[in-house]
Amino acid sequence: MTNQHQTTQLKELDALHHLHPFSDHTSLRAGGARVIVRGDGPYVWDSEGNRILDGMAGLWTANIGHSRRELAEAAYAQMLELPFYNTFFRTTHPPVVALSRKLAELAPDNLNQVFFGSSGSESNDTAIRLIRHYWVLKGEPKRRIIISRKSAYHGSTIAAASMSGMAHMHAHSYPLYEGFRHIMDPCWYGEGKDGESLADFGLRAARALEDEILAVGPENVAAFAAEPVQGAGGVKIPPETYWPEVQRIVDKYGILLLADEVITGFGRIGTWFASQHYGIRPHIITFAKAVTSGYIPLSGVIVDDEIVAALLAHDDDFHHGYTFSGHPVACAVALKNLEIMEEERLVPRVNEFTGPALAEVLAKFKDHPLVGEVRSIGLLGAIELVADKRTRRRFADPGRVGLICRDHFFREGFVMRAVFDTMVTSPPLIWTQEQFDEAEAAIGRALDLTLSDVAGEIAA
Ligand code: PXG
Repeated sequence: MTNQHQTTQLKELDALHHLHPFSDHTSLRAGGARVIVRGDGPYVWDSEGNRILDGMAGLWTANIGHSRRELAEAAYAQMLELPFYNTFFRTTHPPVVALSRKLAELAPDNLNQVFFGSSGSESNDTAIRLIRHYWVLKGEPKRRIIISRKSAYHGSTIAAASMSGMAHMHAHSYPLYEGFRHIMDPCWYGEGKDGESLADFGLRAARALEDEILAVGPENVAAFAAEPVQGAGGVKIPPETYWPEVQRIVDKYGILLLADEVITGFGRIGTWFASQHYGIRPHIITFAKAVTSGYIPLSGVIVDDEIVAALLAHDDDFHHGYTFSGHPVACAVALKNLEIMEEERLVPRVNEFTGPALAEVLAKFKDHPLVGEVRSIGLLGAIELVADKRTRRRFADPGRVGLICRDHFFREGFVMRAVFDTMVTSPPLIWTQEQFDEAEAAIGRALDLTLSDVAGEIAA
């Protein structure tokens, strides 16, 4: 804990020297950043001593909660044994071997080899190169187009940002990296027509993939890339009809399927990977974040046997790699994290307790005057804030009301993130009834306070 003087100084120095990601720097300078000094289990503390329930698990990361000693000890022991060695020149080391084997065991059956990086963006860049390289090796170099979706978030490097759908991100990196197309999101609340059933909407959203494949020419399409549940785009949960239809289309045109499981991997929706929940057969899974519960950077790409076979059929290098591919300390921490998740049955517990508990909390607010819809799957949840519940009409100036609500959440000692006017949550997998009760109380108060701020804008 720091005193008031130190807090002020930290905020000043932060404003002077630290350029924050994804931030409006003018308002950040004016208001100063909140200084987070400590974490423990489901809570973090700020420098003024406020305890905050972390409804975002850090940033969709801390599945086992904050500050577990076992992970610190795993890092410490590995640093004393072998803090770093590369995996480039026919060298390997025990932690990377053990983690690769573990991930192959947890992933769908056909995915058995892992390429490592340090961030989700890197893993998607790796996947993009691998996909295009694969088609060259198969003698179909024209297959370069990767289709993804409008609210996709795949990262901030240039290739991953180009594969992402968010127009505001594209604006910062014109010209975009070539070869990406974006189709509609499978989120009924945003895109469904009045009277259209969820099932019909799911099929329509999936068939947008087929339309796009036909529009650009199937012979030019390399892959479809998608988060099984869209996270940063606003926890957009596809209807049950969506993924089977996408799988049918992927199979029909023989394109690759890239499942970006950077958020959904490692238990978030009740299976190790969300691909297993939806019964889809990706050729590539990208992962990051919760593989170490965010304690240390680590990411990777788990690769289908067929792609590996194509690499093996050509005795040439895949010219791609990062200094920290398979970093021994990160791998040791990941192994301990996965061991804890298994020992504490955190993944089945999402189906047995935490997932239903989150759904129950959110359902309490579906009749609130500000709330258009609540939805969740496993431990991913969302609350849509709207001006008119009946027509799904949103507030003017998207994002404004979301920020008001987010600030009320913070003052109530609870973190939820605002994606424009959609409030999203991604709690750690360790929550007990006590944390769900706290979240419920905080959400109730924050929604009421937000409502009183915008009451004049709500449809009667
Ligand atoms: N794929 C997905 C699905 C992600 O959610 C990335 C890739 C990129 O990972 P890295 O490690 O390069 O950041 C992400 C990251 C937010 C937010 O505000 C979400 C992410 C990152 C930063 C902020 O919701 N997701």
